[in-house]
Amino acid sequence: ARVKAYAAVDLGASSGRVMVGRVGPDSLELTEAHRFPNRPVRTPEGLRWDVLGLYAGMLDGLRAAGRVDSVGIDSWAVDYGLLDADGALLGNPVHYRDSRTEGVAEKVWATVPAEELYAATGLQYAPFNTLYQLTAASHSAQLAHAERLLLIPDLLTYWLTGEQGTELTNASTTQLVDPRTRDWSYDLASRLGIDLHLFAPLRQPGDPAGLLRAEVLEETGLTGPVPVTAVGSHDTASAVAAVPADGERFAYICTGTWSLAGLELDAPVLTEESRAANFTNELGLDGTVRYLRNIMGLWLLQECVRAWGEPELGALLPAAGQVPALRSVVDAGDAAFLAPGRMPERIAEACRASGQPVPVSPAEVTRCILDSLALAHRRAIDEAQRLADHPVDVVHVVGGGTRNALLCQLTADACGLPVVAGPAEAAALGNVLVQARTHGLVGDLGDGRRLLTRTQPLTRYEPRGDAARWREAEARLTDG
Ligand code: ADP
Ligand code: LRH
Repeated sequence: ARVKAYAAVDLGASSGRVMVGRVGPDSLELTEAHRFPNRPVRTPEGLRWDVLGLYAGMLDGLRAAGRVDSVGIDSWAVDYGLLDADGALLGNPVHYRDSRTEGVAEKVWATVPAEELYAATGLQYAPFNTLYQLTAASHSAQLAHAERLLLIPDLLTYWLTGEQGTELTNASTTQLVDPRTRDWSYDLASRLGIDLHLFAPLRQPGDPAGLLRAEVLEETGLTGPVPVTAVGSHDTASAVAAVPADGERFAYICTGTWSLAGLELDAPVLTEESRAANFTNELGLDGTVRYLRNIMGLWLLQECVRAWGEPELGALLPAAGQVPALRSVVDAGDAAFLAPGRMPERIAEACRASGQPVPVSPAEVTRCILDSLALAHRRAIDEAQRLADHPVDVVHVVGGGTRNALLCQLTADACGLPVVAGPAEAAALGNVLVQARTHGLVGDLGDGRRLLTRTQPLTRYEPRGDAARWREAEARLTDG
């Protein structure tokens, strides 16, 4: 049987890449065609995405990819572009770290209390949920002139094919979808004055999303027809689809700019306890639910590295490995770390405020960040198991953070469970698997995962004892 090639466009908050997955009956090989930085841009209006730069990077990547049988796009969640009646983009998409949503949630909760919002949508509170972004924009000229809202992967798909849709996994991050019906929450939208006609019709992962337009073929040198296939267009949906797990008793952590730590479930957990613990229920492939918590993730390190003038991780991480463990930890789940800027100082301030030694050198700050992330991973996985009544035996770590062996080992230690690390490009692989499945090359979620286990390099980390030290560190953040 012929090997087919699928282009996976995966746009993370720190870099975009076009990967090519070559899939045969029992083979899956992923190569990188092109990688480009994704940097937020601060304009006089606020923090924005360079969406034209991303589109150009994607076209460069498709040109480098060469002949492919289909294309799929996934990206970070919640953000969107607005189109006017001519289909033209209105302004630059707003970055989810922009400050426009400060104080907005309280206004929404005055109409629909937070408890009700959670019961209806299962979504964690995060200031950047699309619902709050739309509320923040409610008096803007752009929204007044908008006829259509397309989430980032759907916008780029539209530019490639001319066809509009709203892919479900990413739609579930808007906080306008009911996780039980997996359809819009019509009642909620109407109570909050949000016009659901702004959204294009829902698409399921695997649905066709059009063909590359003639101009795109010309620019990329590809020969048509090349179909675009809707994938789990939320990068985390694609990454979880590519967790090389066997059975159900596993937790996962998608580590990149964010750490997304939790469980795959077959139904949402909408209890008040779950809301208070700020767990989210996002929609995954094949009727699954991603029950997880957002942790600030390697963003903390990215921002420090930026402040320090971009030292190499290859030198910084070994130095951090030499720093004594667990001297100081911060709450890596704290939204106080969401905005860019002054990260080493903000971490130092948090340590000082909780009466711990203040990390000074880059190695010390890095160690503090990695210990804090491991601790937050532990808390999220412990609490998820309890709240969902779903015990696990293993933690799968996927995403760019799998390249950080210290973080993987600390996570195993903190969780007291074996960690299986890899693949690093899980989102791209999940993206490829959905395309391959649509074209009949792989079966269900379990088949895809078995294929990954057979074909992708994975590293196992066994937990090293001393659970008491992690409990003590956790107590520093929770008492007081
Ligand atoms: P995103 O998709 O959110 O942009 P990635 O999954 O690409 O993020 O992960 C990026 C992170 O992976 C970086 O911030 C960095 O901390 C980590 N990383 C990438 N390469 C390496 C490496 N060679 N060694 C250690 N860590 C790495
Ligand atoms: C990770 C991610 C995450 C969202 C955040 C906005 O890239 O998609 O799942 O919460 O970005």
